[in-house]
Amino acid sequence: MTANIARAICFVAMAALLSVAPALADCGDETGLLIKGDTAVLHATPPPSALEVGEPFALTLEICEAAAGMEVIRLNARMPAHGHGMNYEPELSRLDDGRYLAEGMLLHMPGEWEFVVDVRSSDQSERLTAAVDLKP
Ligand SMILES: [Cu+2]
Repeated sequence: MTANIARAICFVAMAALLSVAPALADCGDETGLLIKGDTAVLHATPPPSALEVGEPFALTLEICEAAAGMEVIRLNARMPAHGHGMNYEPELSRLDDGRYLAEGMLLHMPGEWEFVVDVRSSDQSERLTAAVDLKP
């Protein structure tokens, strides 16, 4: 019990320190999609408006702000209202410039999708989501 409380206090103290971490990339480009969470802010391109039903695409993710050591470990897409995801498993890789590339994405029907991004560092993790309205 005491160890848990100590761990919780330590976590809060660390979170306070990490929240002042400087921005990693300039995400002022308004053509993309901002994916915001408590521990990270990501910028995804191409923007949802450029996506088409049934057309394969690759999504590039850039970390704009993040707690120290945060990495993107998974990206996927789902339709919350329908309870399904994509029919394909995207492949995520890290580029030399620090950005991430998710290849093999395909949204197979129009409607309300959601990008789901899992980020993780050595001591915290978070699932970020962003709504994507795919026009017919
Ligand atoms: Cu659906």
